[in-house]
Amino acid sequence: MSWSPETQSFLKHSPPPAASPPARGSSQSPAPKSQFTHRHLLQLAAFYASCPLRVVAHMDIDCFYAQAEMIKRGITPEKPFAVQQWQGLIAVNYAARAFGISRHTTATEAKKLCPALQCQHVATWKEGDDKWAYHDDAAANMATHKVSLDPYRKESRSLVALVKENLPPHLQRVEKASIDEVFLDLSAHVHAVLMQRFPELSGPPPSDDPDERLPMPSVLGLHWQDDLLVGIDDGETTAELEDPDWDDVAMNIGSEIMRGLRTEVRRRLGYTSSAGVASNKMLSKLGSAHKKPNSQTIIRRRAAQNFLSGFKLTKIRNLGGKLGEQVCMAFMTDMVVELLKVPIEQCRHRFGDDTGTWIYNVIRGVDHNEVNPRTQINSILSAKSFRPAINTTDQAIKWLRIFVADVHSRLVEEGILENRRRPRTISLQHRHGSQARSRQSAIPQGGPLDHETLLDLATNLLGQLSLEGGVWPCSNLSLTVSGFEEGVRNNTAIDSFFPKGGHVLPMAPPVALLKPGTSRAAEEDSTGPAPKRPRRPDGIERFFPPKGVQKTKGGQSMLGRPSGKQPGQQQRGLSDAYVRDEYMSDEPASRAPANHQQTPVAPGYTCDQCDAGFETGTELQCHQDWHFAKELQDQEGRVRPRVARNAAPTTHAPDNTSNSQHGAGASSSSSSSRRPGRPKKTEPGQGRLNFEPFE
Ligand code: DCP
Ligand code: CA
Ligand code: CA
Repeated sequence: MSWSPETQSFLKHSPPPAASPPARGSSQSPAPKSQFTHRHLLQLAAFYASCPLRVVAHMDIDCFYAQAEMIKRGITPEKPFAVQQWQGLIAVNYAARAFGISRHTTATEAKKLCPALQCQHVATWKEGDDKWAYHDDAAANMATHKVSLDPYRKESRSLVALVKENLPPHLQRVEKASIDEVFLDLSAHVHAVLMQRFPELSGPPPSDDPDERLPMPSVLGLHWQDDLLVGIDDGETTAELEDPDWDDVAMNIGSEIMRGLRTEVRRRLGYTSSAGVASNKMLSKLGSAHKKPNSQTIIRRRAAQNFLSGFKLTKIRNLGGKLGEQVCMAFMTDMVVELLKVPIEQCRHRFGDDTGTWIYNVIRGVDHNEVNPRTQINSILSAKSFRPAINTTDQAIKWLRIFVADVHSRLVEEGILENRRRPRTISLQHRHGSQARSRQSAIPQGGPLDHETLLDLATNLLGQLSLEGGVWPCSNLSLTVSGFEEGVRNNTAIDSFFPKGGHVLPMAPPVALLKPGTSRAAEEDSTGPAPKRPRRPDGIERFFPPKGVQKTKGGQSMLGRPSGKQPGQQQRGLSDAYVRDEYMSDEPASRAPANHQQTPVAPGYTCDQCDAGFETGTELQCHQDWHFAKELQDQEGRVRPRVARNAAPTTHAPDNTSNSQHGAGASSSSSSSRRPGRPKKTEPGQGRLNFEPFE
């Protein structure tokens, strides 16, 4: 019997099995059959998101900023230690947590709880300095200092690099999920190990039928060492452990890989970490937080429902925000165990077919989001909130100098000196009361991109904003460079995007800040006529792929890949900014009293797209809105502003290659120069970007 051509071609690209261990069991006796098939094995090797043998892990560094500072200073883990930002604590080590100290505690309260607590203020840029440093007096000088997250970004890069180094290059899929987290799709790696250890799995199915069931694993029990193995019910018997199927074996191999990886992170970088190993991103993320510090939690498919039952709905990835709240309100409960009683028809009735089905599945542990390898940053941002607000151009320019130094040092790390990568666009965002505006311009290509050039460009943008008036008092300024290109290029294409007589293209205004608990519509009412803004899709629809994706014959390939994405599957890039609701749900801004001058400033937030740091969740939201507007603008593209204004609705549907949006050279622009293959319909709930004409 031979494989079909499609499968043969697939196998050709599979890693060759390594030397086989001695055969286990006898091939003579009729073996019981597994519930999994040869097709599932093929899917595992090919990272199929719907493969039932799939293994996904999430790794999160324990008390990250605290460990980073402790390692730097040789402080041992049993010493209570915290990282301070102004008067608040942003990271607390586990020794200090034993005293009841948390991120919600102020530095003063924490010292009362534990007099031996050592607090280290985060590094800051001091007004007038051209480099960040650790300043003993930073906490008392918020008005003249700006937080630098550079030390943690550097550690974060080392972490991701080490993870990648320690996984087989062709079998890894690593997604940096935040400054101290990675998702890993271990499926192909696990597949390779399975093939090595269980030679009976390699080779074609005897009948050449990929749906033929596999023999049961020739192992009697699986060892999980110190891992926390979530049971199928609260009083799990050991019986099921003696009868593992291939999904359990795959999970066991995944847990072994993660144990090794975490040991390596500890050995090489000094960090303890926690991990979750499961069949998808949602479960693995909940798993990594389940038992901290320094342990890992394994959620096998058969244990998923029991594991989820104990959670509140809003703890689930993508349900920490508005949609989660709506579901809780609709069914009058926030507990998953109660929501499991809601029939799928009711979910669909309340939330529509796609969203309803997605909710129904996700609380049962079904999540087909891909692990998206993202390695390069798309933009660099430096920002500061002013409390009290600033009132003069001189003050603003002082801060622009700091932003420029900050951005420049990170550009150097990105390789601008060697012309490895270079941003195309610079923009300045400004907030005056509830009004947020921004201006952007092209960065001249060719010459050096030094402090002076950046400062000239930034000052020019500030000048343009000032000319319009309504600038002072200013409560927030941020400078961003974006649109990175690889290597040096003659950048005529992007130049053609900007109007003649100057290189400034007014950017669509960022979406107005949403006050916690305020609906978008209410916000518009309260601030008077709002600037035109791109709407982002509401609810879970924003995570859905465009409809009408081309299907293969019969809707499935040989490997059983369903055409298009699964409901609930996250789009890369564009909507990534909005899939962090669970992070936002711990929003310190909502806890922070209104009078910021007299109270500790809420701890920082980090943008998952560009690692920019923010002091409040609201600022992060504003910034993410900016990413959204920017992505839309980049996608619209290449559409001339005037044409875009009057043209019939066109698309800016998210695509799956957002990184290239920024990285690719811009093509010349017109509304008809849409890239091939892009769907013509807008996403549900998305309006089009409306560029104001440049005067
Ligand atoms: N962070 C922050 N402000 C927040 C949340 C996080 O400044 N509101 C920073 C400090 C953290 C780092 O991000 O050290 C990672 O955030 P985590 O949520 O992973 O928290 P920790 O790593 O500190 O603790 P844990 O051991 O619970 O993961
Ligand atoms: Ca962490
Ligand atoms: Ca984290």
